[in-house]
Amino acid sequence: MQDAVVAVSTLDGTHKETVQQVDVAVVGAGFAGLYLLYRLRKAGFTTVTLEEADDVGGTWYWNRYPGARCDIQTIDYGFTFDPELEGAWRWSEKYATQPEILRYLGFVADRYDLRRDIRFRTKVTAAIWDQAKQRWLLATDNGASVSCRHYIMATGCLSSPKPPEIDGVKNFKGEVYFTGRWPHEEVKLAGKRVAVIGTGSSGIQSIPLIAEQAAELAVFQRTPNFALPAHNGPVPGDRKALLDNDRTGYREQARWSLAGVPYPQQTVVSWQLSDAERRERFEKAWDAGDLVYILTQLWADQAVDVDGNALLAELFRDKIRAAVKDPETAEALTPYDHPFGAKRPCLDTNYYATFNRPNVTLVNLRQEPIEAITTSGIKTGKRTFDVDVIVFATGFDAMTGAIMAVHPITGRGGKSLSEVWANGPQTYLGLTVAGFPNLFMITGPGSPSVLSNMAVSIEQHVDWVVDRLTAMREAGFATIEATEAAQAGWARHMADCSMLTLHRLANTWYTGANVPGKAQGVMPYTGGVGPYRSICNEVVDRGMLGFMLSGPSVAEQCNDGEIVRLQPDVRLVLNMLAEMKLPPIESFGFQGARDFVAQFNASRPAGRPVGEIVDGSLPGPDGALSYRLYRPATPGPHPIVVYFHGGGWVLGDEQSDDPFCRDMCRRTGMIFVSVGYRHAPEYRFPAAAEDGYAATRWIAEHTAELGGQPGPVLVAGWSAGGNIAAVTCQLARDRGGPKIAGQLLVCPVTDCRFDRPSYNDNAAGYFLTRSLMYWFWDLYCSPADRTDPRVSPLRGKLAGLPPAFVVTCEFDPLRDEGNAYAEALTAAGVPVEQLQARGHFHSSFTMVDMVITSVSGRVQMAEALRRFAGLPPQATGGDEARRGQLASHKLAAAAG
Ligand code: N01
Repeated sequence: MQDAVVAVSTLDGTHKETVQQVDVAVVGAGFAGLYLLYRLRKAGFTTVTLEEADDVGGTWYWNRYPGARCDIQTIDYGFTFDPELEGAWRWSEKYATQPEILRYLGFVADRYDLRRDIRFRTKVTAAIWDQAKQRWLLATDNGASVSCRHYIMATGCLSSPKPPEIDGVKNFKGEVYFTGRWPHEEVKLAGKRVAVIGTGSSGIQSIPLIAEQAAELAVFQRTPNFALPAHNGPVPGDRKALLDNDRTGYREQARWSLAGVPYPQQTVVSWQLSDAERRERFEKAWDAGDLVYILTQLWADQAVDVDGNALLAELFRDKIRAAVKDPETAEALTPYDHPFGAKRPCLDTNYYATFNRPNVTLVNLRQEPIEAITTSGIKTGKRTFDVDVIVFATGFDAMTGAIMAVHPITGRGGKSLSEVWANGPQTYLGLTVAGFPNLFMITGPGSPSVLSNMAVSIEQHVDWVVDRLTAMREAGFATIEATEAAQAGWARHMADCSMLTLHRLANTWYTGANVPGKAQGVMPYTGGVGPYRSICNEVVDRGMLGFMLSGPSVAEQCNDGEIVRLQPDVRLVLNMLAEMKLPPIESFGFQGARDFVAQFNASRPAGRPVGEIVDGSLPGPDGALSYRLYRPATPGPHPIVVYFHGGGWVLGDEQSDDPFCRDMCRRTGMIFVSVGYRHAPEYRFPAAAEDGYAATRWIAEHTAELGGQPGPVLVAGWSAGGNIAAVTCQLARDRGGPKIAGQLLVCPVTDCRFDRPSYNDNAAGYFLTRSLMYWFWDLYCSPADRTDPRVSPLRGKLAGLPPAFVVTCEFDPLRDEGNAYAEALTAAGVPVEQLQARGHFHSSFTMVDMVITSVSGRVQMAEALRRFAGLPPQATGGDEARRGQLASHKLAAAAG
C-alpha cells in the first residue's frame, strides 16, 4: 500500500513513534470495508483500512469450511452501487460457494484498486479518543499506529468465534478445527473418525460433506434447528427476469423491503386460509428453497404471532420426520423449543438425509451432555466417542464480539466501550455510541444487520456515514456524537420493536444467549430494513436529530431529541395514512365519512374466529336496535360484556369494531354484545346515551336468552363508545339498575372541554384530529347540552360507580380527559386501573393485527374484565404468557 501522510507523534505520551495520519480509518476489508474504502476515497477523504487477514473478504476469508455458501440468493447478495460492476460479474449458481464469493470480493478490490489503501495482517490493539486533538489514535500489532479523525468499525457481525466452553479441549491429541477459522490448506478427513459439535448454519452446511469423507461422523447437537433445502442450481429464471426487466426498481424495492430482498408484504392471515391452502403455500416455499421467502411469504402472522407461527413450524416438522428414517433420530432433530425464524433457520443440502447414512450418529446433548474432551475424544454423560478430528461449529460472539472484544476502545473522558456495554450494547441507530465521538459501526447492534440481506444493509450504512462525513466537512464540523437522550430513546424503540416479532422468544445469538455471561436482549433491529432506512433519513431531515456536532470555527450544534416516539407499527400506519394524503374525514360530510370508514375497515386483516357470531335486534327507547353477539368457543354460560363502538357518535357500527370484539371475546372468554346505537346528526344527544343505557338494561334482563351467565353485566367501549359506556354506568346507578360489574373505557370521550394539553399536542397527524372531534361534537350535541353528564360524564357524580379500567394513549387528543376521568373516579372512591399507553394513538387498540404492539394492552384489558367478572386469570396461549417475560427484557430495562 502507499503510505498516507506519516508524521511523528506521541501515542501514549511515553515514547515517540511513527503515526499514520488519515481522515478516516476503517477496520475490516470485507463487504463493508471495501465499499467504505471506495466511497471514502471518492468523497476525497484520506483513508486506511486495517485488516487482520492477508487478503480481502472478511467473513468470507475466514469461513472456508466444507460446504460454506451464502444463503441469500446471489442475485440479491452483492454490491449495487455501480451498475457497471453488476454487469461485469456473473454468479454461477443460485447460492454461491465461499470460494466464488471470495473471488467476487477480490474482483471488486481489483476493479477499484482498493488494496493499495489496505494494511493487511494488521490488527488494531487499542483505540483511544484524544479529546484535545479530536482524533482517534489506533495502536496496531504491525507497523505504524494510526491517527484518524473518524474511526469506522466494518468488523462484521459474525467474525469473532466464541471459545469452545468445554473442558479438556487442550488435552485432545487429535486435530481440532473451527468452522469460523478453517485452514487455507486442504483438510483431509477421508477415513477418519470425526466429531462435529454444533448444528447451526455452519454445522448444517458442513455435516453432509464431512459425512461423505469421514469413516465415521458423530454430530453433537445441543439444540435442533429448522433447515430448508437450498435446491441449489442455476439462478432461478423468475427472479432473474424480475431483475433484468427493471434492475433499478428491483434494487429499490429491496432497499425499502422488510428483509432487504424484494418480496411484497403478505396481507392474508393464517386463519383466512384452509389447511390445504396453507400446506400448498408451504410446499411452494419448500420447493423454492429460499429462506427469505419461507420466512416472510406464507401468511402475514407467521412471524408476529405464536399461533400463526406454530402452523408453519408443524408443517416443517412433518418434513423432518419424513426425511429421517429412524424415528428416534428424527425426533431428536425436530425443533420444539423456539418459533420458526426466532432462531436463525438454515439452508441445507442433504442435511436430514445425512442421518440415514450408516456412518453418521446423532448425539443428543439434551439427553447426554458433554462432560469433557479427553485425549482421545469426547465423553458424554452416557458414553465415550474416540475420534481423530473435532470440528467446532459452535458459532460466534455475535454483533458485539468483533467490536468490543477485539481491542479496547476508549472514548471521551476515558470511557471504556466494554464497560458502557456491560449490560448490553447501547447505540444510537446501531451506528454510533454516546461518549464515543466520531466512532461509527457498520451494521452494528441496534440496526437490522443480521436480520436482513447484509449486502443491502451494508450499502445503506456506508452511504449514510460517508454522506454525513461529507456534509460535516462542508459545514466545518470536526466531531459528531450521539446524545444520551437520543441513545436512550433508541433503546426504548428497540425494545418496542422487539415486540413485533418472535425473536425475543428464543435463546439465540441474536439475544446474546449463546455466550455464557453475555447480557441478553434482542440485539438486531427488528423493525425492518425499509422502516429503518426511513428513520435514518429522518434523522438527517430533522437536522441531525440526536447528535452533537462541533468544529474548530463553527458554533456547536446539539439537536437533542428522540427520533421515534411512536410505537413502530403505529409509525408505519400513520406514515401510510400520511402518504395517502387524504382530505380531512369531516370534509366528506357525514355520509361520505361513513363510506370512507367502511372502505378503510374493509382493507384490515379479517378478525380472528370465535365460537359463534349472532346478529340480532333488541328494543331501544325509540325502536329496535341491532346488535352483534360474539360467543367464545369455550363451554358457557359466559359473563356478558355490552360493547359500544367508536366513531364520534356519528360513524361506525357493529362491523367497524368487529376485530376488536372478536379479539376481546377470545381473550376474556366472555360474550361481547356490540350494540348498534343511533347516530348523529340524524339522532342527536341524548339518543346514543339513552340507547346505550336501554340496550344494557335489556341485555342484563335477557342474559339467559343470549346464552350468558346470569348476574351483573359489564360494559366496554372505545372512544365515543367509551363515553357511552361511562354514561351507562352513571345512569344504571341512578335509575335503579341494571347491576354493572365493571367498565372498560378505551380512549373515552369524557368531557366537553377542549383546552387540555393533549388537544393541542395531538391536534393533527394522529388520525383522530382536534377538528374532527369538534365536528363530532357539533353533529351530536348543542353547546347548551354539553355539560350534561350524559355526554360529559366527568361532570357527573362519580361515587358508587363500578370498578373501571381506563385506557389512554400518548398521541391522542382525548388522552388528558381520559386521564382526568380516571383521576376523578379514583378521588370518588371508585377502584380504577389505568393503562397509559406510550407511543400509541387513538386507534392503536382497535387496529387488531395491524398494531401488533397493542396486544399486551388488550391482554391487560381482558384480565381486568375477568377480574371484574370474578373469573380467575385466563390461562392464555403461550404467546401472552411469554409476552409477560418482556418486562424482563434487558435492553428495555437498560433503556428505562
Ligand atoms: O453458529 P450458531 P454458526 N456445546 O451459533 C452449538 C451465519 N452463517 O456458525 O443452539 C455444544 O448458529 C449451538 O447450540 P445452541 C448465520 O447467520 C451464515 O453455525 O446454542 N454445542 C449451535 O447448534 C448463522 O446463524 C451462513 O444450543 C454448542 C451451534 O453450536 C450464523 O452465521 C453460514 C456449544 C452454533 O450455531 C452463525 O452460524 C454459516 C457448546 N458449548 C453461518 N456452543 C450462510 O449460509 C455452541 N453450540 C451465509
